[in-house]
Amino acid sequence: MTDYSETTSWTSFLKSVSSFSGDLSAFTAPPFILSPVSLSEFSQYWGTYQDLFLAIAQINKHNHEAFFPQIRSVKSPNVTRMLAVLQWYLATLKCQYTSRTQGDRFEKKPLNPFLGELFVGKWENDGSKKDDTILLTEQVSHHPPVNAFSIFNEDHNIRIQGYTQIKSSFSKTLKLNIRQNGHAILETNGHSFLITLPALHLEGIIVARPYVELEDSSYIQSSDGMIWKIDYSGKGYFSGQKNSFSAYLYKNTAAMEKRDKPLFTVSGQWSGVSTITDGNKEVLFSDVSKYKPHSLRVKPISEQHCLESRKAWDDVARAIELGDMKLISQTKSKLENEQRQLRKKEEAGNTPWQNRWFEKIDIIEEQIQPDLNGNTYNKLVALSKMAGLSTKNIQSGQKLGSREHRKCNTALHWAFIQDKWLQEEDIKV
Ligand code: 0T9
Repeated sequence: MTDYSETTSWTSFLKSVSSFSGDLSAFTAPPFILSPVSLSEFSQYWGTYQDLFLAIAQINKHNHEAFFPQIRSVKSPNVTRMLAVLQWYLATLKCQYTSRTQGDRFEKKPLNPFLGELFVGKWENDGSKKDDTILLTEQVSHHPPVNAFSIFNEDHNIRIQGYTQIKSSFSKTLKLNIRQNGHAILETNGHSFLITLPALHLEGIIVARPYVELEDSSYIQSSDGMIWKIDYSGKGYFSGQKNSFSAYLYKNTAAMEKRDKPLFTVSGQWSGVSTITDGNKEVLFSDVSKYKPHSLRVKPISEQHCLESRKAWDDVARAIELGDMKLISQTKSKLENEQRQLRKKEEAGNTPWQNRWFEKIDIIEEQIQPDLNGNTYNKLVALSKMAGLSTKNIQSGQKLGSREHRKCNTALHWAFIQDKWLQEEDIKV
């Protein structure tokens, strides 16, 4: 393998990066670090482990004891469900943050989705259509870039929706720091869960082998009151292992704030093995390598709509695979110019771009009430309140009392509108 860090293009790229502030998508990076895949495909990682995802919806008061037989002290379906949510969530982290860097591969710069870009697909579960899990993804905003997604399985009565908006900045040591705004909300059989999105950074940039490491904390607040606090750390921090975490289950936020003894503590590697302390005994909690990843079925490009990601980016993706810098910039410019023309037309005709399946919800203006039985956004407000977290447009998972919270005065979020999907005529999964 060639050592990319020795190449002049990488050196000059690093130079341009070190004076960077603001928009990462504006960078012209050398071809070897470009990925032919759009960022809008990343939402599929939430659904890769279908078995773990659907298991959350199966737990009830009659069968819950069968789910974690190795953990003796689990006594209620709600606790079991919280364990199942964590087990699924940890597996999604492996997909989201390490699946592109397995073996000798490294993180590459994904294609920057255009406004209205769609990525859709399905996971076929037992062959019957009714049992499929559907994925819908839409780039709902370009400045700033926001990607919204909805994943649902009607038959199993489980759904998750959310959105991400990333902010990045380079540190002096050429570490790329990434903060995410947004959240994911999981709903199943009358239970809901607010999942905050962790902060991360990219290491290994100087040697041209970037990879992601998570940092700080994230939360999973359940409508039943319980909350997981998950702390992340990397190599050489407190454990010395990469992708380390400790997760603490509390009966409620007050118990978490008081630093009461957690109901359970799970720790290990989110990309590998973790254990749970059950009384004084440590037993296996999860081993991600044992679960079967399900691949998403995506229509062949010939059957896709022109707004669908793989079709729209096809020429660019091929140029990237060829490593042909000139062709890459030609094909990319073509797409970007078309986008600019579209925006001009919209402005001239006073006909702004219409979002397809998602709508902007203003939580402050529209006075959305906290209600665990209401629609998803009443739940968002209620769950955030339970967790003591801000609903403003700041980094995901920040506390109500934080400086960021006090400084910000907008609370605009993206909500999935199911009816819009039911009325959809042009896009098929
Ligand atoms: C939401 C996820 C996110 C998107 C990616 C930072 C990153 C773009 C955002 C946060 C997903 O649910 C989870 C996983 C990976 C994140 C990406 C990793 C990454 O490298 C990119 C950034 C924008 C780059 O492409 C940096 C280019 C770098 C290779 C050049 C030095």
